Amino acid sequence: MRGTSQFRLLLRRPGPVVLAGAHHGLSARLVEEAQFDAVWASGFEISAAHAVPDANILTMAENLAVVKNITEAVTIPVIADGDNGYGNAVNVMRMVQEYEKAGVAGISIEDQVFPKRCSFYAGVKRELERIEEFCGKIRAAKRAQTDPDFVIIARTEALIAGWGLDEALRRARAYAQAGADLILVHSKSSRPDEVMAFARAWDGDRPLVAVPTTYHTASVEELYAAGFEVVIFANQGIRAAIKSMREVFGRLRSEHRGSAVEDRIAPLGEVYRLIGVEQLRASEAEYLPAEDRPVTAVIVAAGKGFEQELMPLIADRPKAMLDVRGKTILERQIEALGACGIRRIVIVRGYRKEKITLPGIRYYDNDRYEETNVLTSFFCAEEAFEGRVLLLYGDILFDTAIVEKLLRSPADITIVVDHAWSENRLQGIEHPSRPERVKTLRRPVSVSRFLPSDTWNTVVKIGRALDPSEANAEFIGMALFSERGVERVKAIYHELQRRYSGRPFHEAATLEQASLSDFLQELIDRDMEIAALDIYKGWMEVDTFEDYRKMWAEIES
Ligand code: SPV
Ligand code: MG
Repeated sequence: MRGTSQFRLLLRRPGPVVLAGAHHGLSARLVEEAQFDAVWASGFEISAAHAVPDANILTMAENLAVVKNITEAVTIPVIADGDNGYGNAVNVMRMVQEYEKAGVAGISIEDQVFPKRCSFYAGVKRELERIEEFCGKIRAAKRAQTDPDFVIIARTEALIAGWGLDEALRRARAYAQAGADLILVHSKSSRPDEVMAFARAWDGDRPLVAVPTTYHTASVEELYAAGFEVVIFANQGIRAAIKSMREVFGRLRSEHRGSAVEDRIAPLGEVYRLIGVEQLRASEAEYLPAEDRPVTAVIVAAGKGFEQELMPLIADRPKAMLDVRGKTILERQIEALGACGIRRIVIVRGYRKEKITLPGIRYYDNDRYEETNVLTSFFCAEEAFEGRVLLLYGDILFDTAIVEKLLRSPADITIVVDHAWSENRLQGIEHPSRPERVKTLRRPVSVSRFLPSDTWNTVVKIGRALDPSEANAEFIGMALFSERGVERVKAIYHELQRRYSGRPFHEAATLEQASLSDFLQELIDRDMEIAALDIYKGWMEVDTFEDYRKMWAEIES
């Protein structure tokens, strides 16, 4: 429903209509969150937020830009403070047209001459417009509006200017006669007596509006009982912000540490929620091409692997820190990921974790690496999963073309599988590390050497114990999860933890000891589609001394 009609409904409903002031989209959103009926786009607040007096210093265009920001930020009606209409009746017409287009439900105009002065400033020149002139403005405003539900609030400053109750009443009657929809009678008295007296004497049929800024002891209920149907808490919001910011800045200045104010400020997540970061993420996920979506690479480097095979090479360091011609495997991985545009990197450490200290990396530790396996290690980094997640075993080197192709996968879960495995098997060669064997839906017609194929395959079965006559490829230790894929696997993993912790899970003795292939098989059993990126060679792993020797030889060539 349009804001104008919403506001009319509020006026018809029994009980007071209560507004709070805002000076930008965020404060307006807080007004809505606090369940006020409508927002008051306050001239006082907007001027203060620009660090200038509330005295017609800001132009209409400047105020309008803020008002637009406010109407766009909220779903409740917005009533704008139109000051004195920026000039005469002609200026008022233009103002009403512009503000109506900006989506406000109504506007207030006051009978101070241009330039106005905030009602509370003492010792400044304050003049009221002649009644006839101001009535002309009201008629012009009513004429300019296009939406019949749009409201014009006529505000008299007669009490503020010290012209007395009778003058205030005389003006209010004339303004109602000219077509104003509501009458705002302002007062700077510290007690509500003045406005209460006005309400008692009010004999018009137009609803009254009160702004209890200085007579702040009056409650909404008291004002309503006295005859004010609309109550505006006009500027408490920005005054709260000033006090709070001043306190926080003061503490930061003296304590020199952000933590000193942490309990006095909104957590970052709270800011994100208020400004719609979740919506931004959802829109990106829906509309940006998959390959542009951010990626977190999670390198799992916690286990010892085939310890005996690599001793004594890994006596003092994890496999990932083995040197291959002047750079460790991890450094080479990070370099390759960087070449593919992936800079958010997380490493899960375990065995000899103190040896992995590369800068610019987020670390998670699986201190139970002796009793657990890759699946547990992967989820140790769960809180760092952001955007898409690329899982990578810490002991492989790979051609960057594989990652580049993988990042273009449209699937929620994609794993990279090497078909050179079946060729090797026919020659009786299978790696001693018991690879995670894969059966894919199709045997790729042709996979060119070292380059990933152009199509996506589907994983039908996976497991180290998968019958070799059934399998046709091996999982290389690289997988990509889309944002949706990440959410789903996280939920499934948590459910599995409740059901299988300490208990047999697929080929593993316990869930904690599960390989990634056990988890992937579980997903397949749940009818989730696992896409396969078919490759033919183009990668290396180190599980044995012979692997390591080959890696040196390959890197040199
Ligand atoms: C405003 O909020 O700009 C007002 C109300 O005009 S008051 O500040 O109380 O005068
Ligand atoms: Mg104002």
